[in-house]
Amino acid sequence: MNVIHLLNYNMSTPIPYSERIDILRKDKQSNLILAIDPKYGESNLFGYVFNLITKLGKYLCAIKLNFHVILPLSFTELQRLNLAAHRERLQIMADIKLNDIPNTNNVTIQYLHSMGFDSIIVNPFIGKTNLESTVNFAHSLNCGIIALVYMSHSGASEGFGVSVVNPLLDTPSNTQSQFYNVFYENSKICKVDGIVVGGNKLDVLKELASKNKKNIPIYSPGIITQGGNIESALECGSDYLIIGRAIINSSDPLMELQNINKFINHRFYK
Ligand code: BMP
Repeated sequence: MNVIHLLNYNMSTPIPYSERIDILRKDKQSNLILAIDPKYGESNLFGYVFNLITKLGKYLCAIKLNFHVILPLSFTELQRLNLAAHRERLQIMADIKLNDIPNTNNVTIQYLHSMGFDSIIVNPFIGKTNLESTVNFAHSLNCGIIALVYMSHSGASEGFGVSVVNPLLDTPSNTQSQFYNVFYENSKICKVDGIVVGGNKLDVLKELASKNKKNIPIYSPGIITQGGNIESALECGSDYLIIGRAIINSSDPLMELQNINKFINHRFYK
């Protein structure tokens, strides 16, 4: 793979999202995804995000933009930010936890894709059939889909951990399974490009990683500010770490990011 090609990455590239981010991870020696979540009412929001992309981009494989940025900025501003991120050889995730009927999902994906986003986080609660058609549609645009399998917040067990009888599993009808197991199985069948599992939910992370055997990349938020530990998350099976406030709100975001990156490379990849 010609990495230089990715320097001039544009949306017409035929390389699938999961390969693009993997190439960048290896080439830039970083499995870190920066969650750019500015505070409400940030003045000069565009400049704030642009500065983080250009100053920190070298040490990241991707950025993740959330409602903090997608709601207040215009279509054109988001396009310009995504272009700047591509110039820094970054993939851009749209974190909107998409959760709607197929027609609405597809129109949403078309808009995000035309703004330059590379992947979109989807809530697999929409069901297997809808997840599959959403993935297929996104893939037809060369966009990736990341499925939310177990969240990082303290109440995650009240939703993702609830036991259900899965009508799609080929098991006796009284066999219970938690939502997160159903979501994982459906994600695998539907060929999503990654799953989100909280990096601070180590038991679930370990359980899913051992089933998964490096089949689907695992993206883990919940690190540092939400109590998760980098070392434990990587040991338990996270492939990509999503970190926001611990970096962007630190007194020196660049140094914080470099230190985290150095620690990971020294501890896990040298
Ligand atoms: P922070 O490192 O500042 O806690 O940010 C984590 C980011 O990941 C936030 O943008 C949040 O919305 C997102 N996120 C999360 O924290 N837990 C999840 O389970 C899924 C997420 O997308």
